[in-house]
Amino acid sequence: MIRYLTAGESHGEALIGIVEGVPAGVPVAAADINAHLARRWLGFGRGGRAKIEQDRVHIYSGIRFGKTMGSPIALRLDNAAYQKDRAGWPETMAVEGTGEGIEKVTLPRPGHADLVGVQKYGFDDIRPVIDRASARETAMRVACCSIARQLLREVGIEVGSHVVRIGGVGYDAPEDWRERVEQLTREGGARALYEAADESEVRMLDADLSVCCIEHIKATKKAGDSLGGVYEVIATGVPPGLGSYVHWDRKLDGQLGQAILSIQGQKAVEIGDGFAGGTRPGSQVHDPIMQEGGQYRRASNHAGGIEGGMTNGMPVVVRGTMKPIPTLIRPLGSVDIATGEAQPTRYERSDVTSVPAASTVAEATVALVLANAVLSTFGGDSLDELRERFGVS
Ligand code: EPS
Repeated sequence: MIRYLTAGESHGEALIGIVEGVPAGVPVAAADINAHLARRWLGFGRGGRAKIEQDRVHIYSGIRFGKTMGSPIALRLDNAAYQKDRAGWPETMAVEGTGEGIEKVTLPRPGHADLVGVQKYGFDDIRPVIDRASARETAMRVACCSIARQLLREVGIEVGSHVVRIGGVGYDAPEDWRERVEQLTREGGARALYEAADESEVRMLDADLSVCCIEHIKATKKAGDSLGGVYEVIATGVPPGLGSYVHWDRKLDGQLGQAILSIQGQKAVEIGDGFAGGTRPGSQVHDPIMQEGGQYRRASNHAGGIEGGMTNGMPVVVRGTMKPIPTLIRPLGSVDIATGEAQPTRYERSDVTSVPAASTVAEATVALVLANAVLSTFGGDSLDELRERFGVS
């Protein structure tokens, strides 16, 4: 099984990742990881930090001549903000010293980890919470999970995503975008889906909706507010039988839910028709079974490719909902933890929305879950062994 661990603070020197459990022989190139890291920065609505960061991975171990060796892979991403901001981050985030003279952050933002983080760890300064709870950490997740994506690609599985809603603008129901997604994925798998979405500034497939969304983001920024939204992740080329109906903790839908909700700011997950399925009769929800060329398939995919906690051979469809960013230009009510006085929040540089970024992070986390499901079912210490067991030539 592949495990990964990330370390690092948003305004510290760097993010570090260790990925362990990848079979030997998987091709990994820094350029491929960097391409996914660049995709994470796509999206209208990001703040000033987007102009500073240039995420380029440094690979320290586990890869030789472009292929994994089966040993732990160590990765590093520098935080350009640490050097380039004028805010004095090396002093603020210093590993040594007493912190004397460094201004404390004492006004927690509603909706962020700020207040509960200081309560939990007994801090008198919110800075440690801000910096580790930050979605900056997702850059390293994307880097780590890109390796799982590479393994999946070697057995013909692709993972892609697109944004379906930002705040009040977007598609209403899966039926509204399903045909376009099916057309793209039929021809080029989920890779064609993410490439098409990447062409839009908000990662939406519909050009008119993209324009409306950009206007919506601009108006929201002017109003000093922030926006959340909904995105969909799709995996194609997935064989039937990944996951389990036997053990609760091996149910793939459960694992996908955990993966999505582990991403900063995510509040809901749907598989297939999701919430809408609860409002419709069974005849409109369950996908008729057919046989085609000796293979079972489903006439529709309301189940999102998962039945009984296992993949059924149809594309896996997962949607996530992200709440609006908690850092708003418009002040919200808060209490200063140093004085106990009621104080409106103060604005610091932030994004208006990062739903397009979240969609690419969700792709990465879904890829990791699927890679582990593949390894658990087929196994193998090397890619050749895995491919043989998987049945790819
Ligand atoms: C974030 C706040 C912003 C975002 C950051 C996540 O950073 P800053 O406070 O430096 O302006 O830009 O996202 C990233 C740095 C990133 O790489 O995605 C937060 O509070 O979560």
